[in-house]
Amino acid sequence: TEERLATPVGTTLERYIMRKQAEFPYATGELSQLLRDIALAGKIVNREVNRAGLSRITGAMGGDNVQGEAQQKLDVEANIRFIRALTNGGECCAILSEEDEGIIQTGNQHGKYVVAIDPLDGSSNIDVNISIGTIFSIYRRVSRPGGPARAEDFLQGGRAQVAAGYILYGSSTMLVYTTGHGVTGFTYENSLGEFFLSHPDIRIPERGPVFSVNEGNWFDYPEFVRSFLTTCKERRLTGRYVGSLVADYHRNLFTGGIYLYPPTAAKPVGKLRLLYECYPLALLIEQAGGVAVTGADVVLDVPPTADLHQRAPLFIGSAELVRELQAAAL
Ligand code: P6P
Repeated sequence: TEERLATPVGTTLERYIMRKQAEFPYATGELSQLLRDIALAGKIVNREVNRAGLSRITGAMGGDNVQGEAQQKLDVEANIRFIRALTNGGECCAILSEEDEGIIQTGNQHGKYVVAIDPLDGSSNIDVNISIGTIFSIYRRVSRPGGPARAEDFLQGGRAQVAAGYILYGSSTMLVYTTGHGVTGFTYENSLGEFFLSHPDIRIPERGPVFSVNEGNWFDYPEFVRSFLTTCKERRLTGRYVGSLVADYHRNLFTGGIYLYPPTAAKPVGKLRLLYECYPLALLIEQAGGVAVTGADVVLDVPPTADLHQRAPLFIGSAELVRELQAAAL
C-alpha cells in the first residue's frame, strides 16, 4: 500500500538511497554512490565551516592542517574536499568547479557521470558567520568512456541533468536534492554524523510573501525589474536578502517568494553562473512546482555556450511571482 511504500521521516540518507534504488530496477547503483560521495564531502566541509571561526581565533589559520597542508581559505578547502570525495568514490570522471578554470579529470575514466559544482557559494559570508552553501549538478557523460571527459559532457543543457542539489550550512546543515522525482530534504545530525530524512517531498508555495534582491543596485536594474519590485512593495511583500544564494533560495522554497539576480549595465548577464548555480537550482525549483527564468526565457531551456563559466540572470521561486516577472520582461 501507499503507506508501506512511504519512507518514514527519520530514515538515514543511506537507507533512503537504497530504498529508492530498489524502486528503479534498471538503476545500477552508480548514481546512488555519487550522492553518497557528495554527502560525505558535505559532512567534512560542514566540520570545516563550523570550525572556521575558531581556527581563526586559535590562530590556526596560516598554520598547517593534519595532512601538513597549509591552512586554506574555506572555499579552496571545500573545493579540495569535494574533488577528493568524488575522485575516491570512483563514479565521477570529471568535475567543473567554480574554483578552477578548466575541467578537473578525476582519473575515473570509466565513471559514467560528471559533476558541476560551486563548492562553497557566498564564501565572503564566512567571515561574518552568515549561512553558506554548496551547489551541485550531475550529468551522465556523453564523451567516449575510457577516455578523458570533455567540455561537451558539461554543455548538454539544463534539462539533461540527471540530478541536482545543494547543501546549506545554516542553523542546521541540510542536503536537498532531486533525481527528477521530486525534491527531498535531509538534516544532518552532528552527534551521529548522519543525514536524516526530514522533508520527504518539498513543494514551493504557488505564491509567497518574500522578494529577495540587492536593492543597492536599484538604479542599475532594467525597467521591467523596477516595475515588478515596485508592485511587490505596493503589495507590502517582505524584503529578505541574506546575500547568500543558497540561504535565500532555501528560505523562499519553504515560505514561497522570489529571488532575483537581474542584469545591470556593469553585469549585463548578471553575476550567477549558469552551469553550477542557475541550472541546478532551476531543476530543483521546477521539481518543487516553482519556476526559474533568466528574464523572458526559462533557465532550463537556455542553451549553454562554450564558456563553462558563463553567467546568466536569475529570477527563481514561486510560479505565480516568477511568471508575473517573466511577463514584464517580454
Ligand atoms: P551581491 C555570493 O557572492 C553570491 O554569489 C550569492 O550567494 C549571493 O546571492 C549574491 O552573490 C550576492 O551578490 O551582488 O548582491 O552582493
